[in-house]
Amino acid sequence: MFHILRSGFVTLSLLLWAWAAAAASITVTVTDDAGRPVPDAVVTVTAPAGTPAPPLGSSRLATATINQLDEVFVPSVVVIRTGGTVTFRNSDAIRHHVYSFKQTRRFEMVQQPGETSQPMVFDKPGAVAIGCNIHDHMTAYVLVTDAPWAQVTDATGTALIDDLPPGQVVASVWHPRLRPASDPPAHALTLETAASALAVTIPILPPRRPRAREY
Ligand SMILES: [Cu+2]
Repeated sequence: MFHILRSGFVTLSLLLWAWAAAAASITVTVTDDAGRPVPDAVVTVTAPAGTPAPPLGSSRLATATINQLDEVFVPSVVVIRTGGTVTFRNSDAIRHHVYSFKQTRRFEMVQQPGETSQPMVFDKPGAVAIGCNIHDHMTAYVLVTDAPWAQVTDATGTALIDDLPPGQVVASVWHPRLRPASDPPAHALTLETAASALAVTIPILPPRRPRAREY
């Protein structure tokens, strides 16, 4: 009995070691046409069919939370895998009215101060724009992706994605303000077990300015 337990432990250790040794990572830096870093871009990574990928349940992309704080959705861009959930929280002392008109995930709900929603399932891939019926300036995006790996770029326009399989992958970049008719850039690359880096330039529109009041 002891022998069986022991050999089982050795096998598990070897498997863990093999997985750790085999994992690759990629750092993607996204800039705009003028060379400025682009935060809130979503980098997705896909691998050829048959490549092992984490199941949705144990994926980091299974859930996301969007908070409402000082009349701003925080964060304003999240990425989840198809079938994953988003929870909405209202940390303000005022009411919000969260909605989506997008066909693939239409909903609306009033959120009272301090309220947290049930996790909402997004079961179709695509970009879902979120707004607030009371505050027009509030916007957020849920990118629902079939890709097993993804990450949103930080304030420096950088996304680090790890636990990737070595070999051929395709990295794509999406942003809410991608210029219309411009395809999200996709880059095929071969990952080694060492860390890889990729620099991507995307054409984006300038941020929306609040409309001037008309008298
Ligand atoms: Cu609001």
